Amino acid sequence: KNSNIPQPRTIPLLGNIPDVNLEYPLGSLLHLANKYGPIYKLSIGGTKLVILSSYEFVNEVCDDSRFKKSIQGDLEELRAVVHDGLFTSSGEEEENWGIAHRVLMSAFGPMSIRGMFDNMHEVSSQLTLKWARYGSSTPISVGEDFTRLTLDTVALCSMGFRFNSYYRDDMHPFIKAMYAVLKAAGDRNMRVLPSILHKSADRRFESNIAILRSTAGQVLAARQKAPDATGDPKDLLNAMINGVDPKTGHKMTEQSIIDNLITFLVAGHETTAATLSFTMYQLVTNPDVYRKVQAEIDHVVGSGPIMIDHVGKLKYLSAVIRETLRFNAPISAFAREATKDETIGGKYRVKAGEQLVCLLAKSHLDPKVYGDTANEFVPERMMEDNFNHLMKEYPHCWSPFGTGLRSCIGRPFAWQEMILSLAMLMQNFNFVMDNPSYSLIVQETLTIKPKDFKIRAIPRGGLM
Ligand code: MNH
Repeated sequence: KNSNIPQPRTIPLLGNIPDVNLEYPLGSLLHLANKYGPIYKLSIGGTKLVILSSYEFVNEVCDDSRFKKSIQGDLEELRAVVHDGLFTSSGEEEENWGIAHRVLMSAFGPMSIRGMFDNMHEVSSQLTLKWARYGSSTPISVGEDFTRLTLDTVALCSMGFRFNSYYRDDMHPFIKAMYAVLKAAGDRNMRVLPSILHKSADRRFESNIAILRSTAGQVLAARQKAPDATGDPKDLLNAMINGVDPKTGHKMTEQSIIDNLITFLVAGHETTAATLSFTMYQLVTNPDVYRKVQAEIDHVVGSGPIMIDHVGKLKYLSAVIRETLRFNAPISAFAREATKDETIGGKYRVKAGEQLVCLLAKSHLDPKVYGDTANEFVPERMMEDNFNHLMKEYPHCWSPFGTGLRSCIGRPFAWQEMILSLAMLMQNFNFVMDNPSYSLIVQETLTIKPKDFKIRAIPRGGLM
């Protein structure tokens, strides 16, 4: 009654590494899913991975009573940078995860996020002004300018820090170090040779980590020294400095605050920038959807300034972002593991701790859930009522923010930021593709993004 999980042929030492394109692992995982089916196994650098890509398998391993988040692989490498910070923690067995989770839940809650509206609005205005100055004949690199938006927003809202990315062409040294560290963590995970042969890469890794931690440490120290210098903002940093965990009575340690400050910058910017970029891509390639979004914004916001109460009323725009996240989840896979030896799908044995990869890029297109139109961009299915209905009938069928206890704590933050910035942009500009024959190329780092995607912004006149 037990079945073997299919696996492509392995090569001594390398296992299945030759089956994976290191520039675009997602492409390989999708290709193998089409060849080997909704469950298959890979051996990469001594670890075994089970790749799940149907709705049913993904739903099963989302069950928090039998499975939990796995941090093997890239996340484990990132623990050299941010230790047991929220994203990279192994979970409840690490006390710092629980303390930080409980201290931060209300700081990431709806009331607190509302309080960040003005700061988010300010950064969105910087972007709008930049594109207005460009005028309609300048091609705009969507990914780059959305990255400036999300990075500046998360730094300003979480710790009152200004990268001022719109006022420089190069990257802030902190950001350079951050990208280098992310890249290095991925590379380290794919190593087949002993670490003695990677000495200089490892030294660079260490020095970039030092840049990240000392910068975050300085922001923390400055706030501790002069808590009121910035008018006692209700930001995440203050919540972490002052918050007391109701369960243990502990406060967060300085080390844990620094871990999480860096975590917010990393987790909070690329994901959000990627979602905005894919949404813009869907908008300019689906004219009917575009017109409906613009009509909704004109109706709800009109020509005056966009305000906090508009955000919840832009229901169609929300549906468009949900559908974009179904199609192009920027975290295209997340990993789970069984807490004890398990059987999945009624017949496939998996060992406790073995990594189970939920491949959203495939499971989000499962016709069992989404029917004949699974491969079409249909925001209507994501309107609030339809969406709630779908999630009730097929739990976890849409999981771009992960699942359960370890799902994204920044979701309301990202949502408000994305609605606000897209509404402001659509209110002020008509967007067209710079090169109408562009076809989507996906670039993969820890997240996926549209590569070389450019638009032009034609001012609608008189607004903003
Ligand atoms: Mn976010 C966890 C996706 C925006 C901070 N986030 C996750 C996970 C996914 C995810 C998926 C779970 C990963 C896993 O299971 O291994 N996050 C997103 C997406 C967006 C996003 C698609 C934007 C769109 N995330 C943000 C923002 C912040 C943030 C913005 C912070 C300001 N995310 C986190 C943190 C975690 C997380 C922190 C880890 C939570 C935990 O495990 O306790």
